Amino acid sequence: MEMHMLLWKAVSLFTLLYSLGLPDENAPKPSTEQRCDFASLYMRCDGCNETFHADSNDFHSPNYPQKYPDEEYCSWRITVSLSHQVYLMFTYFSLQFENNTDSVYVYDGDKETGEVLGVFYGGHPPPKEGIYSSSNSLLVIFKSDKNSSYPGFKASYHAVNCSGTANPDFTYQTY
Ligand SMILES: [Ca+2]
Repeated sequence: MEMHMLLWKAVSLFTLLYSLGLPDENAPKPSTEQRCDFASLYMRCDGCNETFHADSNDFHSPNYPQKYPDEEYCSWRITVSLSHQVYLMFTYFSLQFENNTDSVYVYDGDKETGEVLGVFYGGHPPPKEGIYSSSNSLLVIFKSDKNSSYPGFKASYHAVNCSGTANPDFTYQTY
């Protein structure tokens, strides 16, 4: 009996020590913001800089529908099938009202050296009819300044054939 107790205690101790050395799967995961703080020392924030190759996809500002972080920089580089255009639609848009604070930049092509198709902020939201690229790529940049943040934006894109037919499935929310 005593031997059993001793063995049980040894096993318990071993189990305890072993479990201490292992990552706890139930431990709270760091929030996006915490990951961003850490990551921003070396790289851009998780999930904030993406490259899309699919012919349609959705993306949104970091933390959406919660407020985006201050001093954020994000990019979404979209490339669809050759001989198609990118049709970009903002289905929700709520940024700081003033110019030169928080903005979304849309470039024709996949580089910041491309033609600017629009610079959008709270007081100047994107066109409700959507935005078309001239070729098969589009670049979207989001930048926020040091203070005042908002829920941000949600956007979808689709590859369209050069006839420029919009996808009628978009539902547009009130800004
Ligand atoms: Ca701001």
